[in-house]
Amino acid sequence: MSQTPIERIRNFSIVAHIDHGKSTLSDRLIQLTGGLTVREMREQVLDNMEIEQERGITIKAQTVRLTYKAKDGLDYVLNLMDTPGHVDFAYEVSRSLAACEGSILVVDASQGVEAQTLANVYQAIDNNHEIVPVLNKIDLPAAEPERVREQIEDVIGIDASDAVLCSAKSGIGIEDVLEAIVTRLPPPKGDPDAPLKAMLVDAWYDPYLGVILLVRVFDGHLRAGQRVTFMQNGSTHLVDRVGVFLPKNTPVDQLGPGEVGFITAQIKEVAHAAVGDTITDEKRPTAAPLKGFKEVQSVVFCGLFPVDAADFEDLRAAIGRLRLNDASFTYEMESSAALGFGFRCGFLGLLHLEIIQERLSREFNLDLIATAPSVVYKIAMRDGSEIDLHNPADLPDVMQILEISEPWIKATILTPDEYLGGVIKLCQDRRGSQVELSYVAAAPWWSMSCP
Ligand SMILES: Nc1nc2c(ncn2[C@@H]2O[C@H](COP(=O)(O)OP(=O)(O)OP(=O)(O)O)[C@@H](O)[C@H]2O)c(=O)[nH]1
Ligand SMILES: [Mg+2]
Repeated sequence: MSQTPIERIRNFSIVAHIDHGKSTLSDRLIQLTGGLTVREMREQVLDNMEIEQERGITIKAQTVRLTYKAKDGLDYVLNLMDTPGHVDFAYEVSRSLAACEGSILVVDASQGVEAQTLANVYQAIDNNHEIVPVLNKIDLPAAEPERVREQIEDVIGIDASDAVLCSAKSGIGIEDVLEAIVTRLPPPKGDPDAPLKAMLVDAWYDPYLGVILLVRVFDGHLRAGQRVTFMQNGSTHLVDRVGVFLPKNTPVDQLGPGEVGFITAQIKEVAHAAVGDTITDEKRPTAAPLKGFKEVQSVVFCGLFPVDAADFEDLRAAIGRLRLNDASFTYEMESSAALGFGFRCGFLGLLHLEIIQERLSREFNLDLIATAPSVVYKIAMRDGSEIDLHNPADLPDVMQILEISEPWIKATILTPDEYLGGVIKLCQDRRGSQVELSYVAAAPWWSMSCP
């Protein structure tokens, strides 16, 4: 496969609220550019995990390379990243955004702007992305593209006058989406002669190939046979395979500036593959590493213990491999008098907890006991020290405690007019306190914050 000139590469994420049709749009883009045959195609083909298909949600971001002959007669290489919409998997979105120059913002034309539309688009703006709004599901009788277009302008504040109208389900307007990607999103920048600088975006364990790393090259080239250094932990590895997903994994000679693909490098220690790390050439390293990703903060915690204490080592190996694939969950060893040895795990939310638990039992065949989900309390002691309390059993003697504090969130709630009363009541019932109430001009939306 010959190298595409950098000005004909486009790297973009597809972001949206849950169920607005990101994965279905990805299907159509793959189909129209001929990535898969009719026989290989199925609905939401990028959702390749069993749980994703059963639940109809995306959990992992997925990357594919498409080749598109645009109306200007030139061939373009498009690296598409389909992201999850549910807030519990927001870390997947943030990493994908860091590897791209542009975003396709999908908005369901029958639903309009929703919570994750806003959260994701703000993240894309923070990453200096060019954003192309796409109004999806225009085949539905309830679709109101004009109202939603106005809403995008009023609520998000980006120009939606040339938003692309499409239906990912019935295939209307897909070519317009592809043309918008080529003409409105910027190509990547990068220096082919500079030392290698690549970002480790994602990693997972493959039973045949070992640890697979998804990388985005910024400068220089990545080739099989090259010795590379992972700058964060200083380990060096020999690259033995370089390839791209079409969406089937396909070997290529090299990955150049602006390209997204995968490598394998005989990585034995899962801890060596930390997402966000910068990969460089061992002999000719780049001067400074890339910025990396923000650390995630777990908000819900629970203990996971094997039903049979003899399975503890299996659980340890399984958690290590799963953590490689999902850097947003944290774990540390814990022992309990009743349940024996296990792990205390931190998650981004209750759905995240449920999915990790299910993946451990399905993918690694483990029977687990999970303790009730809880949050971390901070305890200020009379002697001036402060303790993070993870487990009620560890509560110190109350006589020594000065103060116990629980975590609070500051939330902004956007709601249509008619639900305002109900939403305020729900917040008050859950001890929320209102900070501010404002009306977003022209659209019937209210915004309210509560700590
Ligand atoms: N009528 C209609 N339905 C659509 C269209 N696009 C997607 N859908 C349906 O909307 C549902 C959600 O589609 P997905 O593509 O899984 O949505 P998603 O944005 O990837 O969802 P998450 O990844 O879980 O955030 C599916 O039932 C699709 O068939 C469309 O253009 N028209
Ligand atoms: Mg999806």
